[in-house]
Amino acid sequence: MSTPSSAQWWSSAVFYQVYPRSFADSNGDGVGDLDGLVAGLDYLQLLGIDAIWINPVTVSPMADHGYDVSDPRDIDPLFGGMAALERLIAAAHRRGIKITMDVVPNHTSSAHPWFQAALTAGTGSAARDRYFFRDGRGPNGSLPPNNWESVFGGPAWTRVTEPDGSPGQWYLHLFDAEQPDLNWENPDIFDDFEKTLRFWLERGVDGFRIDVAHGMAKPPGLPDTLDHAQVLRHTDDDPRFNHPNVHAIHRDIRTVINDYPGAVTIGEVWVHDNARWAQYLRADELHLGFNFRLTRTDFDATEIHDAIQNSLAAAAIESAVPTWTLANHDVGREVTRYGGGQIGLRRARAMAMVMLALPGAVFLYNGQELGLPDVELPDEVLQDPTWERSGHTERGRDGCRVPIPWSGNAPPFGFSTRPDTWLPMPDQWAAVTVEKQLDDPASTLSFFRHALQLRRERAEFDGGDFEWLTAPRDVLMFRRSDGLVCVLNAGDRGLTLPAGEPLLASSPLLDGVLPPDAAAWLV
Ligand code: ISL
Repeated sequence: MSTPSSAQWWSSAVFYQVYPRSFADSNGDGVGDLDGLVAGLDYLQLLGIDAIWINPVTVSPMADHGYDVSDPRDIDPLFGGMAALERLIAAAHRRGIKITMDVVPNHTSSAHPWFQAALTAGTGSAARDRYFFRDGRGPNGSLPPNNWESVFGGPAWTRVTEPDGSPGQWYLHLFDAEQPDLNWENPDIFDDFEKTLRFWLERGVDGFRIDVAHGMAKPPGLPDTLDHAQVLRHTDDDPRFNHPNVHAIHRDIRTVINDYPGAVTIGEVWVHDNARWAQYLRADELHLGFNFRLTRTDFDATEIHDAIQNSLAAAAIESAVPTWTLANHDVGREVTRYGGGQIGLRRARAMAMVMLALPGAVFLYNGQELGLPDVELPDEVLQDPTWERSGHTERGRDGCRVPIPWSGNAPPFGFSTRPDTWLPMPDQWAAVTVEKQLDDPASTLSFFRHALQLRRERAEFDGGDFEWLTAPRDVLMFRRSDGLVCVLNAGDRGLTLPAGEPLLASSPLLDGVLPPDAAAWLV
């Protein structure tokens, strides 16, 4: 019998997501790296997080900033190479911070030796069987094998030129053309993935965030989709994702992970139906699954209530630990989603308190603790493949990936020594640097430090049980079994708080009245 999940370190952990290009640059090339992260560990300890999830840092041509992996068992020189990861693991562990890495099992880079071998080996070869190579439809096979679209826009198929120079087969890529999908029915794929998992676990990594964990199994025959999918979105009936055969893959992965007690897997599972989502959290599959409902929710009491209720219900189906996310490198920053400016910031702080009061694991996205918004970037600096693949109709995700402002009054704000950072940083961020916010007790950073400290130290946050309390319209109120009450005022009038000692409020209380767009914790 394994230990019940509630006893594991990750069951109430605060994970901090580091987008490595954007956290801190140690070598002055304008791109963040792992030694930059090592230098930022004291800051993260001060912030009060438990674990770090680093977006991919393995060897990659960076067509999708690391999600196109050409060697899954080495660190890209851009991020400092293997030695930098070893320094990071040691330095984080000395501070009691866990390190989790992104792994990308659904696809490789087109520069991966397997894909290069598949190109030269030709039709019907064993090398091509590791991917999805198919003949085209129509005259001379000039049309894609089916109507699937890439999540980034455009067809999910690209035609290759055969070794003899003739127009050849097509290969499947649900994302960029530089990210060919792997055929998980070929036993080489799991064998190699197992090697990758063990390689990092042996080096002291504490777990993995599994990219597109609902995407590895494809339906036999690769049937057409009925609807055209939206860029960066898909629905539960989309044949490209969530095929039932994916669960056998997760069971195999879990068998490996079980050899390393304490290691955690967190799946990126974009599945909306609760019953189908919960299947990924069965006792022999993933430990944790991202639940993205709050990233798709407006600042509206009914919508937030339903999102929380649904996420709790989904996790409860398999007695899994719930997870909470407001922002990440794909979905954008919540300050902007909630209306931007001061209103957006007030709402983001309020929602942080809601999220941190809920039972389960929490994921913060770097810069969230500074209250950063998305940045409107000019066309010429955009790098997300979505921009090109959508024919310049979708700007993509660069706006939430701008480097973090650390100090000083002008870009690059201590992020780098080089002014032309990989994405430009806005001048207005002079007001929200780490340095300025650390010194200001009213800053968003001070607010997050205080909230995380209370969450860590107060016993009222421990109880697993949760109940909704009756609340006026536009207000949410819930209680944890050990006595914490969280109140969110999503209306447009002040709210007299119920009886109890206020522990923290996201905006100042006026005579016990909680202003609009604010939350409070009471015990
Ligand atoms: O279809 C989606 C949501 O309904 C998409 O958001 C999709 O699931 C998502 O883009 C997958 O994201 C992950 O894999 C991508 C990478 O670009 C993202 O950054 C990563 O988070 C390809 O590896």
